[in-house]
Amino acid sequence: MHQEPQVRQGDAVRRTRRAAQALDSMIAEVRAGLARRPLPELPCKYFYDERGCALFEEITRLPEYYPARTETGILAEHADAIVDAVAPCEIVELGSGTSRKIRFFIDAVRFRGWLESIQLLEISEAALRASVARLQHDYPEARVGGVAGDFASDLAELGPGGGRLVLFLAGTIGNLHPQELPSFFREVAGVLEPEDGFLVGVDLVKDEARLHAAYNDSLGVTAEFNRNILRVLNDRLGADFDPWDFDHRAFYDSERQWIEMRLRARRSLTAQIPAAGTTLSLQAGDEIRTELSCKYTRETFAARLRGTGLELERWITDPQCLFASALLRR
Ligand code: AVI
Repeated sequence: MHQEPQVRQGDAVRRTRRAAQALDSMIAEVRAGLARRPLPELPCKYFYDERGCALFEEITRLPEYYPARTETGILAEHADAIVDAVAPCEIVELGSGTSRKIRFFIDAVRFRGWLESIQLLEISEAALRASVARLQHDYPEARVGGVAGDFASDLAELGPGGGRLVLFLAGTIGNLHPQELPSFFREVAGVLEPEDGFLVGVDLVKDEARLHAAYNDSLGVTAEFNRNILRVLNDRLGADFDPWDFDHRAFYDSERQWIEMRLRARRSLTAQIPAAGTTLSLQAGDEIRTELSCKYTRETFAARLRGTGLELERWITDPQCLFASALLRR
């Protein structure tokens, strides 16, 4: 079953109802997150305004940040075999960012003469529009559509599928709390037909020193990325954070097998967040949690799939077992 085109004439990027209400959702999430005790938190999706996207791009080029180049190596070698296994005519990417790695798959599908459509789902509308325009230019024979939305809540916007290979790359699955995975996997299963494939990039448990370095780079790009979330709050909610009042902190919790990023107040301060009708008072040393980046083994990842309607079909790693590409089926 092949889906109807979702591209609107004159505008290939559709905004989800949720994206249209993005400010309301953001206000509610920020208010709830900052009210949490003992550790206030902010949803990591708010890193990604234009500056945040650019900083993340810079992170992917850092020598310490192994996930990006490792996944690229795996996909360069195995995209053809994955495409042969799934035989898709539509490639979908969730959290598509700059949409570079998707090209391994588009090229393989095009080479086989199967390419019909490409759909991107991305929270940053600027990044989405740029990617849709580039892909439409480079693959004129394909229908290229974009959904400006959140992969955690807007999957239904993709519509019914069939002949679909859905990509969720970069280890972004790790930015969901492990408890959120079962419902996320169930949602994904809901947009897949039995012959479709879901390819997930999974960052693996490894020695702590390498993990620590990846999130504490020597140039301080990750620190700037972390502080950017406060600039986003300033821009969108009229908050008055001075990002330089905060130190970047990232550490590996070996029991929970996740990297935790935080911002630590350098001094006592009170920040106003007018659009959210709230203030945040911190003492020197108090922290805000800004991101989890969970690391998995094949076993811990497979355990999260149980009962979700998705099954692990292939688990491909690089030779050093730093990162895995997991092919899942409904
Ligand atoms: C997007 N995501 C997979 C990155 C990660 O590694 O969790 C975000 C990031 N945070 C700090 N550096 C990169």
